[in-house]
Amino acid sequence: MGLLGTIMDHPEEIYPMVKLKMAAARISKQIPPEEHWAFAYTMLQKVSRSFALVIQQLGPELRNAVCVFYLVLRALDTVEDDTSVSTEIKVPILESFYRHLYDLNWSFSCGTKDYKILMDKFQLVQIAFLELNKDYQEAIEEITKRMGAGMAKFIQKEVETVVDYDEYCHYVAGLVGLGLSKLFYVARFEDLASDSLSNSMGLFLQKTNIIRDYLEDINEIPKSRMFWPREIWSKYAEKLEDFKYEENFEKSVQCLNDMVTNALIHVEHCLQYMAPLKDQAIFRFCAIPQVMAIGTLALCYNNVNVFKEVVKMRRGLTARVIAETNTMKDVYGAFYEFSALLESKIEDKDPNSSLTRKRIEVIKKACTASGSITKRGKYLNERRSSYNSVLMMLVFLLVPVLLALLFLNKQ
Ligand code: IN0
Repeated sequence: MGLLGTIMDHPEEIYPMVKLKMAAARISKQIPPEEHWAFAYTMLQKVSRSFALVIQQLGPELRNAVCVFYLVLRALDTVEDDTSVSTEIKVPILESFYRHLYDLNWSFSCGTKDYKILMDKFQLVQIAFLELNKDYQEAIEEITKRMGAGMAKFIQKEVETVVDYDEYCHYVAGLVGLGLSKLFYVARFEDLASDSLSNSMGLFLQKTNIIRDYLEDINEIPKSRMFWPREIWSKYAEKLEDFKYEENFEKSVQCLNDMVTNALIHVEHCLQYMAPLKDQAIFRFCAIPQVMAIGTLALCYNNVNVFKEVVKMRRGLTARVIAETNTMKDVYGAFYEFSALLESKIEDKDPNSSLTRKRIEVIKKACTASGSITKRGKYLNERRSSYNSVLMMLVFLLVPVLLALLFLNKQ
């Protein structure tokens, strides 16, 4: 949707979008002077955009550790993802990657675009890594070791069962949760969270990505890489590719809804992980991706477009989530609301409708039991015409002022 479309349909998203743009512009000017840190933060901004902004809001020591952790994981991911590298070459690299973190003479060129630059200049990430406090280094090394071994295992093995699916997601995302919990603890900001809750935080994000990215992954060149477990998809099709053809769309959507229902299992753990967080910046760093994930699942549920195009939350809604996720009350409110949206899309004829309803009920209960939801209907208000026209008037008055501010900020 273009700017004018947003102004007309979602005027409430204008201010958060301008605020986000201004914050991004401010942060892109705050690149550190040392070459390796400059590279690390520039790379972070290139590969993760809005998420980079949330990382930058962490305190300086933890921010450096998370930035390096993020780039090391991205590099490992680049090796795993590069379908043009043969298995025989890839497996030993994944398994020994953690050792290369200390070896400034090591390099391996792969990936494309920004990821190729990350790999070609990985030495700069290593220099940054070696500057971190030993406790951070050990946490990053341990997770890199376990993740590399897990990725190597799944290069040679398909995701067949739901148990495999959870195991694969544990390696590529659950372990990120374990690593982050350790970094928060080492930084003395948080108590050490349990492995099980930390794992669920990663699984919920990763399963949402896997669901949303069906089309991108199936169309991957030279070879598609799929993570939807056979145990689920084989109930609806002979081959996983069949879902992208129009004549199969009814079954495709049933399978999609099954996958979404599976992902919802993790929500309770995620809420339990976030509730005791004490540090405001860490809280936002954890909560924003989680709210984005439940929003994305609500958007994808029962949505045939997942098989035709990339389904993503509007930029404006993303900007609102970033601006308005500050407390646990906001998180409960958002989870309640996006769950209710998903619930409104359940059709009785869907084979998993009763299980999906049950899981949504559990989530809504967990949110209301907190006793702190007051402002429901924040994200998904039906259009209220009088409210909107007042807002529109304000927007038309404010937009030139905000644009001028943005322009001045760029100078
Ligand atoms: C992440 C996670 C992440 C953040 C906070 C707490 C976490 C706890 C457990 C596991 C992961 C946690 O968040 C990012 C979010 C992100 O990168 N968003 C993208 C949007 C997108 O669509 O990809 C953005 O550009 O803003 C995430 O997805 N992953 C990630 C990777 C490293 C770290 Cl340190 C933290 C990737 C993944 C695979 C889900 C773990």
